[in-house]
Amino acid sequence: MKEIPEKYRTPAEKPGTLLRFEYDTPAERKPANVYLPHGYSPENRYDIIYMMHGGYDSLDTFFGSPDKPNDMKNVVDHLVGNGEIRPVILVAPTFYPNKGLPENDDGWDAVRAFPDELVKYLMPAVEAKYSTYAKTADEAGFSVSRAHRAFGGFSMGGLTTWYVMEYCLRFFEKLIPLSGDCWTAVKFGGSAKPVETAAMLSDAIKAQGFSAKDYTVYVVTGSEDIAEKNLTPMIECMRKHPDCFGDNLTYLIKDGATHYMGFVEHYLYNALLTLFPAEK
Ligand code: FER
Repeated sequence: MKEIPEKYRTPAEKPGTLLRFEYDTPAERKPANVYLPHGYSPENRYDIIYMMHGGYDSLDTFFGSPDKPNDMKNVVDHLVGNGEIRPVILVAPTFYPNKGLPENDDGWDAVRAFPDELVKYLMPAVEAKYSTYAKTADEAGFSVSRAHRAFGGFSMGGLTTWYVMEYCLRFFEKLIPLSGDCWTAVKFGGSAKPVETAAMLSDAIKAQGFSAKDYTVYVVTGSEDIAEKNLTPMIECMRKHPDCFGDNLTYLIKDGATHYMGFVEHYLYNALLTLFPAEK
């Protein structure tokens, strides 16, 4: 993996815009942060990447808030500005309801429910408003344009990403689970039930009509990250399903990195360079 150039953390000459977006679910009106690249024009079409935060974090964690964008937002500005990656639209939503969750709730249920909210309410709203490759902001439009859409996240957002893979691969060609394992078999299933977890993922992919050639999975964690011991056995078992996980699966472990957003910036920087290189 490449290190982020220090300069990329500082404001760019041609910055993109981070704005607060709102969409309606049957329960409530919810916020999401949306990043539009510098020079965004509705005349063009853009790849779109949804990035979900981890437990106890918020929609402001990945790229900052519109009032206070963070280093990662600057990094994306530089990547786009230097022509290293395609101009992309980024969406940072939240799986939390507006009033939050009770203190003893680990968020698992909210995470599991999110793909439904994503597909039924967030994507139709955001992709109707901003110009993506979806010519219509509905299931037909999202399917045809899946090559231009990614979902990723950190920790509980990584967990969200595995659910997106199981429930709505037809809309997403690229998945970026960072420091989070899959809990479809059981909580911390990557270490507790890796064989079963890998089989359930493969079955879900095949049931949706897909195989390894149809999607890319870019998984990263750190050697000192609490998720590493869950991810490594799970990925090893996933490799035993080459019809679903072959060259399309990348698994990287950053030496010395812990379960911390500072490292996640580094993972996302590399994921963007790998998955969204500028078209030559
Ligand atoms: C994991 C390790 C830790 C994981 C989630 C966590 C989804 C969550 C930690 C927290 O919220 O504090 O493998 O996978």
